[in-house]
Amino acid sequence: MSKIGEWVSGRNPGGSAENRAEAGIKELKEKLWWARHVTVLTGAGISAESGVPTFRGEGGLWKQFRAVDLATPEAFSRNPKLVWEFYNWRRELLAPLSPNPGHFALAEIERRVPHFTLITQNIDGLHEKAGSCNIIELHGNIWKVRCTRCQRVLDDRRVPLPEMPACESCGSLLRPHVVWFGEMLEPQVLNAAYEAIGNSDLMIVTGTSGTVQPAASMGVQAKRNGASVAEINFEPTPLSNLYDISILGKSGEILPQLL
Ligand code: BV8
Ligand code: ZN
Repeated sequence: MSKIGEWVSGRNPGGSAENRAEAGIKELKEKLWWARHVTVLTGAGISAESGVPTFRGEGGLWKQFRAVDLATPEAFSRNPKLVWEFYNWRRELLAPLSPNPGHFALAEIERRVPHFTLITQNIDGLHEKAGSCNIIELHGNIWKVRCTRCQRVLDDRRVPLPEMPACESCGSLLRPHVVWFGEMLEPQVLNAAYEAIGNSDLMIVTGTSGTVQPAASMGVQAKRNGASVAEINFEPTPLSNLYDISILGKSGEILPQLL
């Protein structure tokens, strides 16, 4: 049987999709009960049920705006006004949105396990809004701006921001405090993520297509360090076969069942 075929059959031929998900949830609940340090990696999928467009899904940011072309330092130096229009559009879209049951379930799990680290690729700030505390924002935060000259980072929730926003202290152009494609992640952020992964006995990867590096390799890293890894995703990903548990479904429906 092909790898995918094996995966689709969920390694228990004949099981229905619901049974497979149920079995996965049961197994993950068991592991969660005994886990000492849980690390969770989230992507755009966990915010989809809050109304945030994902990158690859229908009407996704990738297609509508070719996000990968706009979310780059080159695009910003070539046409900062256009890139700011892109981010202002996203800020206006995000401002009224709220966390969904998936975000809240992760905040509750954090309160119940001995050690918990939430690593997110998302820049929407919804995990913090849902009450999560120990959050590592790999790719920054759309509600923060950074001066292109004096590097000051400020929280700025104005929607929309003035056109070509300027730094109050040095007058230079501000940029979104996010990591663009082709930019390095902040070393201390990356180190904190790898340290959490190194200390974890259970990792949950949810709502991510596993395409963007270095986030996409973190589940594999956890496996290599001897942790159990569970994936909760709407569709299979190239890494699903590597993980101990793969649960197909919506994070907003599955995560609350772990409580
Ligand atoms: C780096 C912030 C070193 C900005 C983001 C060639 C040239 C240059 C670079 C590269 C290259 N090849 C590879 C690279 C490296 C590059 C990369 O990985 N590119 C990709 C496109 C191949 N990475 C980088 O550049 C990183 N830096 O590597 O530095 C370096 C330096 C120079 C050159 C090489 C290396 C920096 C990457 C960070 C980019 N910034 N965000 C902004 O958002 O505006 S990335 C952005 O896209 C997100 O943050 C996220 O990380 C990614 C989108 O992925 P997902 O979150 O997974 O979302 P997606 O839509 O793809 O999937 C959603 C999933 O959820 C789906 O599977 C879906 O089924 C599922 N889902 C949907 N609904 C639900 C659900 N699941 C559960 N429940 C639901 N309800
Ligand atoms: Zn400045």
